[in-house]
Amino acid sequence: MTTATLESPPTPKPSLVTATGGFAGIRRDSFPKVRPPGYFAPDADPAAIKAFYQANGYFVLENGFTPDEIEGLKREATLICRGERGELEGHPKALPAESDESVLSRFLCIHFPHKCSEVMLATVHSRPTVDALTTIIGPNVKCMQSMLFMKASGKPGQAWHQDEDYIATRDRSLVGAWIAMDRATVENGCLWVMPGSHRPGILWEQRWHGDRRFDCAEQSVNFPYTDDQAVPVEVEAGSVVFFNGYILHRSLPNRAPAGTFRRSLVNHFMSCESHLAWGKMPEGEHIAHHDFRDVIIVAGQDPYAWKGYTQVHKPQVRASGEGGCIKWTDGTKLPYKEPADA
Ligand SMILES: O=C(O)CCC(=O)C(=O)O
Repeated sequence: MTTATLESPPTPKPSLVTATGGFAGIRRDSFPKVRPPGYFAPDADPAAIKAFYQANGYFVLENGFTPDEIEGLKREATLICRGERGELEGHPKALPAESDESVLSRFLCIHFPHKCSEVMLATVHSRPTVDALTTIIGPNVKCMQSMLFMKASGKPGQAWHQDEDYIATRDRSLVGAWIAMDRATVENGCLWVMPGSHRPGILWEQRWHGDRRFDCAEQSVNFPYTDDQAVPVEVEAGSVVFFNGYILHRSLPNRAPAGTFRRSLVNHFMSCESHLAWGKMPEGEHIAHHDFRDVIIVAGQDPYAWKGYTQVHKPQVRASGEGGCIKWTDGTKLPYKEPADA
């Protein structure tokens, strides 16, 4: 097995993580030299990856993408933001004279970039990613979503949530593959996870948070874990963080110096055996038959190939909340707690 080297043994606080020697609560002040458990090289023993993932609900694949591939993704992200891969609703094509930095700073996140970009699409088929997915999901894997976070300094994070609240599988197989395009740190708003929180298989209540540190998505509440049990998943550019659809995770605002970005591309995958209950049910369809078919098969066989495939989603810009948030059910403005940054 090849896992990254630990330079000094960690001293875990009381931890949610048990089976594989967890590290909840440990803070690394010498990033990137010290690697806690859960960081694996692409040639690591799949059984070790699977054991860590099953116990903790996430793991990091280091060097999942080469520096050249990451540079290519950054270039492509800039072209998407400038409107060169098709105009984004509410965001006319950038003027040639406008700097990339100024254009990129307009976006927190663009959903479904794989719908307009071959470069983004290629990442869902990347060999190290697919190998990791077949290890933790099974031989048959499909992809249904991508999100491109630009997260310029000053942009908000996402409050505690579980991705299966939005993208529901029948077999709890949802996995996010979060590709770091820049080094992600606590300062610039890396991902945080609550290790082991996927195991009960409960979707916790969600509520409006009213907290300006976060964007407009709701926050999971009333779960039996506290923030000091959470772990920051700091990674180098090129690493991929794989996380379970039931794990509680969040990110904080990017507080790095102005003019810097914390870019990441997050692709979501699940088993082909499960129906995908996502989006609006077509009129008259039985709930048990609902199976969203705008998917890409990335490994193995699709037992529902006979249903065919469709193209529904288009690239869309995610609201960052800076102009206020609106309740999508009735259009009312959602109130913030004061002071800002509470
Ligand atoms: O990248 C981030 O800041 C948050 C990502 C996230 O919450 C997700 O992919 O579900």
